[in-house]
Amino acid sequence: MCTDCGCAPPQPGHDHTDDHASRKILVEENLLAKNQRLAMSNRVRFAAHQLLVLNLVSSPGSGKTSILERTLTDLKDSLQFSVLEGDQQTANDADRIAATGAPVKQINTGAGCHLDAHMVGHGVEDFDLKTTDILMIENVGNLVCPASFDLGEDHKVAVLSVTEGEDKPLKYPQMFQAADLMLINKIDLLPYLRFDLEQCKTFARQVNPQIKIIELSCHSGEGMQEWYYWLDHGVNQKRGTRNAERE
Ligand SMILES: Nc1nc2c(ncn2[C@@H]2O[C@H](COP(=O)(O)OP(=O)(O)O)[C@@H](O)[C@H]2O)c(=O)[nH]1
Ligand SMILES: [Mg+2]
Repeated sequence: MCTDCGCAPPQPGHDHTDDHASRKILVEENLLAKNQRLAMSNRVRFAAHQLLVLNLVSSPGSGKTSILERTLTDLKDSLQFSVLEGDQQTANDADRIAATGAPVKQINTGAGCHLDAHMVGHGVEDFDLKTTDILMIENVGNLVCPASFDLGEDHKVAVLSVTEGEDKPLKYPQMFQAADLMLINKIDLLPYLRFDLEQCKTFARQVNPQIKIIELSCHSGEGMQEWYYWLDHGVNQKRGTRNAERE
């Protein structure tokens, strides 16, 4: 359990007899319930604009911003993106995204280890959601706490780079259970590492049998087309909803 922010739900078998522990669990439950209400209101707002909303989660340094930079550049003629960037400090990532020409807003969480639905609700106020196809939310680098916080997204996308070790889905199962898609990034480095790709995929499917997996390298470009097809499919599904509503 994350004792700093109290963001993980209580575990089964937790000792409820202790007063302090019970109070703490109550605060955590209230925190998550409040977040869930705000996430639902974000979701209603996003649905009104038929937005595809993705929440990118990973350890720091797995390549979230690099994947976004390449994606936004490659797809800028076909899709309109808006990007929320979450980090504890600095606007470094927002500056990198701004260089692609996409609308971007940086959210600094200070001591906070994750984005929450309230931050996202305010963060999107500056964007023109009517003209946006995909809202990308890059969460704070952390494989634990962002798993517990719904932001109103359609999908959590977990990015795992091959330098992190193939056992991470087993060590941080909540994150890989919460994700619909896992991007295995930096596969250009595979020849130089001891990383068992098949084992990594087996571990991910062990904790989440439904998870879709795409192997890619945003440096070499390998695998990026499959990611773009997945994005296109998601956007088309949203447009289908929009067309069906108009008929
Ligand atoms: N070799 C290689 N390096 C990558 C790749 N993607 C990202 N990186 C590097 O990984 C580091 C962290 O990337 P960044 O996008 O800032 O990660 P983030 O913290 O998840 O946003 C940077 O030095 C990137 O150049 C990749 O596909 N291959
Ligand atoms: Mg980043």
